[in-house]
Amino acid sequence: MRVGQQAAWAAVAAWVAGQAAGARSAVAHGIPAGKLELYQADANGQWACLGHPEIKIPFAWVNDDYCDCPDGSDEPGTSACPDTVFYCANKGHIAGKLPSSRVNDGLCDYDVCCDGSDEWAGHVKCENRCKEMAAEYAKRENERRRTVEAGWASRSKLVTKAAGLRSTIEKEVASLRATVARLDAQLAEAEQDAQRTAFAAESEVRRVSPALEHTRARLREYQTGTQALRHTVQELQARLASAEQILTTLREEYNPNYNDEGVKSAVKAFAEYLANPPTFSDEHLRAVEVLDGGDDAAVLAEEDTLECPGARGWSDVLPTGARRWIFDQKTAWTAYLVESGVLPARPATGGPKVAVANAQRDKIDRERNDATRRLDGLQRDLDSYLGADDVFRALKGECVSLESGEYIYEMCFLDKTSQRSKTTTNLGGFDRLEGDVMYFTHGTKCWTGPHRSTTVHLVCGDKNALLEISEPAMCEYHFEVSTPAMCERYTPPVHDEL
Ligand code: MAN
Repeated sequence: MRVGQQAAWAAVAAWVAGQAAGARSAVAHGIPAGKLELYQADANGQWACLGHPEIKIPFAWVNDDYCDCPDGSDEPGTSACPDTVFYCANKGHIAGKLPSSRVNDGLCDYDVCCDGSDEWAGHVKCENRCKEMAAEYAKRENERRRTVEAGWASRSKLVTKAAGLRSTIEKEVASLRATVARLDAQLAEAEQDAQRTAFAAESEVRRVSPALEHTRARLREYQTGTQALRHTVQELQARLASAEQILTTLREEYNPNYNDEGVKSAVKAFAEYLANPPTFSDEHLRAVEVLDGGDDAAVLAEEDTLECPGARGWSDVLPTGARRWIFDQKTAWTAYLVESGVLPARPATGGPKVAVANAQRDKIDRERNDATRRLDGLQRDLDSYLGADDVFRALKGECVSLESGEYIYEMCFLDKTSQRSKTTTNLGGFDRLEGDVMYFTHGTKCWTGPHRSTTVHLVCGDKNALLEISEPAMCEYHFEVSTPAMCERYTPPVHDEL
């Protein structure tokens, strides 16, 4: 006979002895099969607490509904010791662990103990339901298996699609890099060309300058001449006015009683002179004034900075005052337009060739900026986390929706969430994916609070579907979405070794 068997017989003997002594004992209750051998009496019918071997109690005290061991190991099948666990074997189904406080409490805890073993004291009769519960469980598990396997198969396709999309983007990135490099070179060349053209135009201006200077010198001579002429005219006008004054005085003050023929004929001639005034008019004076430039000779020099050198334009025919006014307006408007960013800070100068060269350079610059912007966007896209195996890339833009209350809610993967009734409210744009949660932020502002946002919990499913929506706090939405993208290869459930 083996030692183990001897001990078992000893336990039975002790139990019988215990029964005979009137002590309640139900050793087997609440002990997992793997631990049964720890519950055996020694040769003297004693048993040592599992966590405190120095403490020995009569074996009959095991499961006698009185807590003797500090670790509660003597009461695995009753609620006598706090914070201990009752094991139900649940034969034919999955074994369960129940907090010992629920043992013999008059309630059948079928959710854990389908065999009803938690109510062994007889306060209530809990029939064994393990058979039907095992069948139900197997059905559910089968269903889960089918879903997970179908989801896993779909996911594999998504992963292949995502890899294809990534590779397309990578190709575009490579091609854009080459484009940017080519445009960089072209831009450098165009910049040089623009500088060369501007330099050539400046040289041309310098070549034309002597002729221009000559013309200016002649103009200045004319101005000096006409200014002198104007002064002479003014002086003569003054002298004429003074002579007229003398004769007016003579005419008014001479004594007609003196028969002085000289005076009389002078007065008569003056009267005739007054009757036929000279045809000299203000218009002649204004013409002289325009010619000599008045006091504004500096205007000519100022205007030269705005006009193409040597090309005197229509403003030449205008009076100086008008030209000055136009010049002031032009200067003020140019400054305003430059300040508002409508005109470049330094207006293109140097003629059509320079303009063409600058335009070509600017065109290449714009193309380069466009290519760089797209390149940066694609690179950011490639760098962002889109799930294991990049799987959500394949779902980008695909949408699922669910009607709930007065709204239809929608989520488009990696894009946005929305709430539709008569109008559509933005519940957030895709922000990031973290584990099994997709965050959508910065939606339409809530009238009293923050911008709307949505947290989407992703679970494995054989199809993309919006399963549930809620708004736990105003303008904060929670969605539950199933998708094959979240499925893993099916593995049967693992149950704790009891
Ligand atoms: C709308 C909807 C609701 C939201 C309120 C906030 O009615 O977007 O979901 O709670 O606005 O005012």
